[in-house]
Amino acid sequence: MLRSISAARSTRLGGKALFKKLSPPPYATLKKTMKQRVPAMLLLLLICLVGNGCSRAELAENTVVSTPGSDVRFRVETVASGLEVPWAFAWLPNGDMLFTERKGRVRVIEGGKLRAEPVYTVSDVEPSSESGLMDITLHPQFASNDFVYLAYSYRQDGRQVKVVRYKYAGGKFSDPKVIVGGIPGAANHAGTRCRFGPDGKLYVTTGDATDWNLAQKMDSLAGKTLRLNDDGTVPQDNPFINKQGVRPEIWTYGNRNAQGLAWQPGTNLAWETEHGPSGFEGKGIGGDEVNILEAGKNYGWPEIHHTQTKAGMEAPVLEYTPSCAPGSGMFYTGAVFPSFKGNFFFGCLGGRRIIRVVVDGRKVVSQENLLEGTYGRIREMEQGPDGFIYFSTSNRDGRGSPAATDDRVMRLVPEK
Ligand SMILES: [Ca+2]
Repeated sequence: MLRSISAARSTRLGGKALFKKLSPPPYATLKKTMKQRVPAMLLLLLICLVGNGCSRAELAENTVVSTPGSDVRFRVETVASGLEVPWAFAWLPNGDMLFTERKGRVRVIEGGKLRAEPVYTVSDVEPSSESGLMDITLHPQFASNDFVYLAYSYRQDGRQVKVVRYKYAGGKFSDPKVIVGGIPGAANHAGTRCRFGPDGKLYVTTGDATDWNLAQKMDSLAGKTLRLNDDGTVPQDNPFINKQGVRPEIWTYGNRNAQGLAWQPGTNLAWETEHGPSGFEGKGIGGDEVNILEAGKNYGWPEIHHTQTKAGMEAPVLEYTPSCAPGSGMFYTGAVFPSFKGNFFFGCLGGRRIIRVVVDGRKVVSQENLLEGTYGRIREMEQGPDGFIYFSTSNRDGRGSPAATDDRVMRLVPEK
């Protein structure tokens, strides 16, 4: 039932499918005479317009947009532009926003204005394809302890991923401490969200590092959700504590590559978004997932995928074929968009849109697409302290068609 809803409404081509459709270009044709070139170029232009891969209908600043269900009207404002793959946001107590760029930079938007110089540059980051400097998150008691956490890929015996805790005070990062390291990494499927749950524990989503069997291997940190204390030690109430041959950090397993994690207000359930199979794994394409994560559960990868089921494994709450490529996940809790309250949102990279999911507890009530075909690849989405919804474009990540002002941090602002 849910699958049919999602399939029917997932009208955009997935990133992988779209990429295939647009390439290779008609290279041989372009080598012919000028007279012959013109129709070929017109054809290419037509493919671009239809496929929306080369150009898109960007909205003029301050255009008023209605949701497809017409219950909410908003404007899209540009907050910062000229960025390079902004991956994650974190707001400071004074309302300024820190954000990461994949290349290794932590930037700041102060009083609504982007500071030209980075706040901090990670020295040992290894940015490539889907990995690099990824998440940033503040400690729940940041106001008193100054702790900020960065998740990034680095090179040590191959590619790996770690979460490092710093102090951020007086505008400077200091005192780095590795909270968890040695997570298997790769250019693709490197995760990583690191977010504090309502229980004060740090949850880290890891990718399968393109070695899919690791997701079911309990002595590996790949393809899992980890649960840690704020200093990196292992909570004694973790589901696999003191189990022979099982890493005690593991909270869930069988996760392919999750990049969105948010707790539902009211229920405190952990909702997660996860990328589904690519062609090279021989398990079809599409199959992107929204899951509700719970301690000790197995989310199936690579044993089951798409809408497959198997005893002892969890099938997703929502599944998207063709792929939407979810890069984030958030619940709206603010006051300025009353109709969005309690809704789950995520940005789509290949799917080039925002998906709004109306939920009631564990139940999906409905969903709809926002800003489809306007800003290209959308990655991060978070609610700001002002109640506006912020998102980032990811058109300079090597898979997009950047506009002159990309990449950007943008926000949805309510319109009466
Ligand atoms: Ca799954």
